[in-house]
Amino acid sequence: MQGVPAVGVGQAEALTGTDPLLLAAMIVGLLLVIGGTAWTFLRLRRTPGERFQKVLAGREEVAILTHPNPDPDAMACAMGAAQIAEAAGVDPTIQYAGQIRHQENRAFRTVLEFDADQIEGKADVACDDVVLVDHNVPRGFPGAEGIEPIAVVDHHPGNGVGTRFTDVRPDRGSCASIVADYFEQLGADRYGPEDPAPEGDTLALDSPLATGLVFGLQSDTNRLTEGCTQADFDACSYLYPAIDSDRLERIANPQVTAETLEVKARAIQNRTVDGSFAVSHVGEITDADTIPQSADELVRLEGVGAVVVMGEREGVLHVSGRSRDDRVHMGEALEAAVEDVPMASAGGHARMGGGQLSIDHMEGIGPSDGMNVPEFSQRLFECLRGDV
Ligand SMILES: [Mn+2]
Repeated sequence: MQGVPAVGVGQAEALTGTDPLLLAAMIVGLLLVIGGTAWTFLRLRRTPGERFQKVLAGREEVAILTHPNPDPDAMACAMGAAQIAEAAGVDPTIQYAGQIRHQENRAFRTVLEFDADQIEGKADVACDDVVLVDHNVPRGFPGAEGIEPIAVVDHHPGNGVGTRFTDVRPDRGSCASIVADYFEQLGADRYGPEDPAPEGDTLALDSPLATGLVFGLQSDTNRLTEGCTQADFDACSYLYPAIDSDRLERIANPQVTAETLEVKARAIQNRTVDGSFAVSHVGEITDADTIPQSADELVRLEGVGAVVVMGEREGVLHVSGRSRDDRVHMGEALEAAVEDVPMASAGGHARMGGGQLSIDHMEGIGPSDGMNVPEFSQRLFECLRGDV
């Protein structure tokens, strides 16, 4: 009972400020708060490029992952991130799942000497420190969901984050413009095709990299006609002194395989048109990448507002759709078309979508009644018209 008032008296003394120890503690506390605020302020004042490089610095190696079946934007960003890592004394490995099949992607790889390893699963990822470029959630290989990237640089919508660094800007037309910003923020020197970067310049924006970033940017924005921002144009202007226009032309106009042109021809010949919609089955294919390219071609046909092209490879029906008609949300239409087919997946954006169906499952293995290809075509037309 007697101890209680004694403590109470001590507290009263402290609160009136007569205890020098407590006063000292308060001053230290205040200094810590001021210091912390200043540190946070300085940290926030660092540019994203500086923060990105700082997160990489001090690590031994880093695995830079593109999304599966990397496109030019993803490949260019991986090259840029690797260069920034190297400048920070880190050993980078660029990796991807899936394939590099599209002729522009293959030309990019050859002409710009894009050096990357293909991976089959999580065990193949070069190290624990993973950076994602041009996507924000690891995907496209077994075990992807178990990866926690340290850094994410992307322009797609999504909730993916890096544990140490996240720079996702869905307003940008390309991820390449974000990476170009980093080089500018880090004060990189630019070197044109006739003027190779000297050995000692670790953070150089050399000609293959600048050319790749410009092509990635052009390719993601339909040659700067769709979804561009001022920042994308600014990035082109920044990159311009270092680009190699001969190499840019070689990537942009690669030779096309005979199969690609033949499949496009079949897509046009085999089309069934109903109103302003077209559906076309091209039969057997060996390169699944010819299907989206055929859809791109067919949707240019006068009077056609939305198209779906499909073809078979190894028991799988590959489906690709394009829409210029605001009444048709292609991703949702394809999703609806396959909803009764077991093991099928389809989806996408308003203007483009795609999907894959196992032909055995479509024709009746499993719980559904099944349908053949002509019935599936009818189903596609119903979904395009919105009769579902
Ligand atoms: Mn992109």
